[in-house]
Amino acid sequence: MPAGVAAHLRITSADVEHKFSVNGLDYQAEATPGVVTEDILNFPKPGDYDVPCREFCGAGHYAMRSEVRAVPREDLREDFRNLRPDERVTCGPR
Ligand SMILES: [Cu+2]
Repeated sequence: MPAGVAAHLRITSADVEHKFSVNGLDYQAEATPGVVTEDILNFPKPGDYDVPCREFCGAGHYAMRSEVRAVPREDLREDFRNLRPDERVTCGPR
């Protein structure tokens, strides 16, 4: 993600209710089966942001986390080129 740029999020769930949250930002969004939650989120500074689930969603809940890397906007293209092909993914249905 480019830091300091508003990102359009589309969040849903393929199974049960989850809650998308970002540590270090006061942000949470519901991830609900059959519903696409749209929102705008801005990662204000470059860094690695933990993205844990904040809704108890089942046996694997405590391992359900991801990470977002916010990079300086001017570095985004170079950073993207350095990703392995399996790291170049978009999340969720379009
Ligand atoms: Cu969970």
